Amino acid sequence: MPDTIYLKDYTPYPFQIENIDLHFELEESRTRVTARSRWQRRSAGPLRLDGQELQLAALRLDGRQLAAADYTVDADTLTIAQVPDAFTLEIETIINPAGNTALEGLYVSGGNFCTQCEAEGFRKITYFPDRPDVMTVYTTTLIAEQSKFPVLLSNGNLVAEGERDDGRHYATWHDPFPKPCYLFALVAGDLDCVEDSFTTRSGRTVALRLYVRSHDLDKTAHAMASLKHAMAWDEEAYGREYDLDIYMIVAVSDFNMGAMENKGLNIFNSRYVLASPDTATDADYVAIEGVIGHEYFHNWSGNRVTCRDWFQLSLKEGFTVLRDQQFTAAMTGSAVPRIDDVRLLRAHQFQEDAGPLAHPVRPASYQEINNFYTLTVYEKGAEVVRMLRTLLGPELFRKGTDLYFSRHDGQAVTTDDFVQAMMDVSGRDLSLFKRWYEQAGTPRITVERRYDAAQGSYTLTLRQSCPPSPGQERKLPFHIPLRAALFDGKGAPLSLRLAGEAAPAGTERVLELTEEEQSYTFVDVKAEPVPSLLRGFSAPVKLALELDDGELAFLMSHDNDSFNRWEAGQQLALRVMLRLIDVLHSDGRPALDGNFSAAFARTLADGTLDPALIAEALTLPAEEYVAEFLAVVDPQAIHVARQYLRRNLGFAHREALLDTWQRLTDDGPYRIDAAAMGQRRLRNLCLGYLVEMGNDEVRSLAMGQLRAGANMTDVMAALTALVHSGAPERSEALAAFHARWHDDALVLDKWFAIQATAPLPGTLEQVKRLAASPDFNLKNPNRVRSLVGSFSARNPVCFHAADGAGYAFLADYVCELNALNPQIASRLLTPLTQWRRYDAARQTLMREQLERIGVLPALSRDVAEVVGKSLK
Ligand code: 0A1
Ligand code: ZN
Repeated sequence: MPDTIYLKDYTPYPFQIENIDLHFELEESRTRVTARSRWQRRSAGPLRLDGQELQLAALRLDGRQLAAADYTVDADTLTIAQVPDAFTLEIETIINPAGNTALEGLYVSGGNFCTQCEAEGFRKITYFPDRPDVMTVYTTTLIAEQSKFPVLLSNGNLVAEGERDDGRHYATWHDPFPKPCYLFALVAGDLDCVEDSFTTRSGRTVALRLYVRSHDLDKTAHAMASLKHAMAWDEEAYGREYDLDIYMIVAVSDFNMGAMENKGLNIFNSRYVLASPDTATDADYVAIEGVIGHEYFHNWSGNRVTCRDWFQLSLKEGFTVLRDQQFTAAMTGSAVPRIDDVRLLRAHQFQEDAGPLAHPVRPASYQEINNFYTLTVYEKGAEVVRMLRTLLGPELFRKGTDLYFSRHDGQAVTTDDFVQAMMDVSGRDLSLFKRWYEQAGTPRITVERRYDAAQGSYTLTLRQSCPPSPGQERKLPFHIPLRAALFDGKGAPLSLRLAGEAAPAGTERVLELTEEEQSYTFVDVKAEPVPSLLRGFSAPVKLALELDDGELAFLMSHDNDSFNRWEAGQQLALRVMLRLIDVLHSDGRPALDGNFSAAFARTLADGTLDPALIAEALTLPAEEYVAEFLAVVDPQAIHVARQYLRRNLGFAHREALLDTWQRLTDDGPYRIDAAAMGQRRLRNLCLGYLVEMGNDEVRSLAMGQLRAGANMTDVMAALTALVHSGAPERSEALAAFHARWHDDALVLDKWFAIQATAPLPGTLEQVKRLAASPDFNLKNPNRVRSLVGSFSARNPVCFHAADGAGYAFLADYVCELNALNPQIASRLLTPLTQWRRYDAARQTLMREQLERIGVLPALSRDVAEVVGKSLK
């Protein structure tokens, strides 16, 4: 078992580092790193540095080479027992970037050098206190062969460059902002650059550079435009300006995560940079804008103000996700992004929160920090900050963030410091609110409603509870903001006056639940209203509000909160699906629910609605979300119920779906604005329903759309519909797509993912064939995710095949990746951790695979933690 690290053990580092000078003599399999740093003691203790997989070539203290007796080195640390109160340290290490398949530290991707230091990759470059509260000023010199590596980049500003007489050249970069080592970055390679500029509101001009391989130059316009939008938005929304003279983004094709916010030199997974209408879908465009924004926003929420320790990860991530969500909402101007965020949270974060790896937004312990870049820390963390904003209101919240940024600029702080700033600007006591950071699990709220006709009063009684999670048997009540409105029979919102208040205060209120049970009585209520609660999904909870089908249908057409309007439809769909599952379980005959079908038709025909919202409304709840409502998850039944509904809705509304598909055909120039995307989304949703029915005529429409190849959104929609419905044309379609796109790695990833997510018999065999094909590459995380990850996390019916073959397949890959890339191995493993949710036979099969992985020789810390906690 790996060691556990506890938040309660935090102690400040006993030294301060004034600055560090790094020299890299870059060679693929033997790079020499010289680190010269100036130190000052702050408190007593030995000098202990982190370091892994390093060959120590020299160690000098104040210019004197240390003897072996002066220090000790083990696999993880270098300790010097005696050091003066102020000294200079010089360390030379040799590393092997070409052999680095874990993609942490310095590695080679596509022939170029790049780094990934968050969370603890810097220790694979040199010996250093690899913790975020040790901040210093970096000057970095890169030396490399000029012909192979013409571009040499690091953080900050370029201060020197030149040629040497041995065919090598050098560049020196200086970053004036003290930073933790996880924000260090370098890139050396053969890259082309597109350049633009941005003038900040105080009038400074910032050079913007995007580095890609030369053949990708035509796919950079959207990323550059997104960056400029993000810079302008952060000035406007949060008063944050950029601080260096240059902002660089480099796209690399081998990357463990989405992107990284290194100071002044972001490194991106190429999938979040490169886009052209031919190669990227609308969803890709939106994701690129969001990730570019996210990394840019980190410059303040993460870099200028950073984390004291990794337990505080959500301090930067939760807040920055909220910021990128707000940015995306502002760019699209619709409720669609909010709906998509909530879908993600409910389908996956709720699962995490209910499983063996559940942890609070601010965990109290970990074994491997890489395992904590989770949906809980990111997405639930964003919900927590969003709730603060809901409680304080936008103006006070902005005052709070201003105070936080000014008070802590240049510091490494905690989530408590963030909440304290909110308390200080508002005068509110948020001590109970902090439980959101401390307690894991998804709270559940039940609602009892009572209308008293004689009194004209309406009482809502809310009760909260939260299931136990690992290490937390009993939970204290959460401070929950519940946005609420009431509607009269005509669909008009009531003015809300609570008993004891002199006058009504608006048509929407934030009810603050802080106890296990609380009642709210509204007065002057003339007839029994329909409640709309948790509007905009104002808290990450499960709300059990038992509205009848008629009330849900009413809210679907009358609620003035777009999110809740959508939500009412989802509730109805969920209910219909759960009933179908019951029918299937009792061997009954399923039938299409007439009311639901009528509501579907009304929404499809509603000319007043934004097409994107219609598409959202007509998208049935995800299988993973439906699973949340079953005591024992039956992936087969869930899938059959959902398919039944899709197919029968298709039959029932064939004409309307076809009309809509035809009506929304867009022959004009391709645009990527929200309106055009919404149209494509609805149009392709219709196509999906139609193809599901499986007749020749609609299949030929899909083939036509595929062949026309107007843009990747339409192509992918047609191809997915054909492949996932098992259409006879699917092989031909896949072959044509492969022939056209096999040279484009990001597009080929899509081709892999479509096949891996086909909910059909034979998919696993096909996935295995694909894994054996020359296009598959275990060392490329995007490719592994697109095949193995898609199959096991996005194809529940095939992954959970009753014979356990899906589980064994995943485990085989986890075993191989454990040695190559532990981070990816451990992430892929997630679906197996959910074994307790399934029937006894599946539980046994899943556990067997976990146990098999658990006894691997040389089990990585990443995988060991996940397996150990899942089997506990
Ligand atoms: N801080 C980045 C995410 C990130 C985290 C870890 C990584 O490597 C282990 C890479 C990137 C972000 O939030 O965008
Ligand atoms: Zn982030």
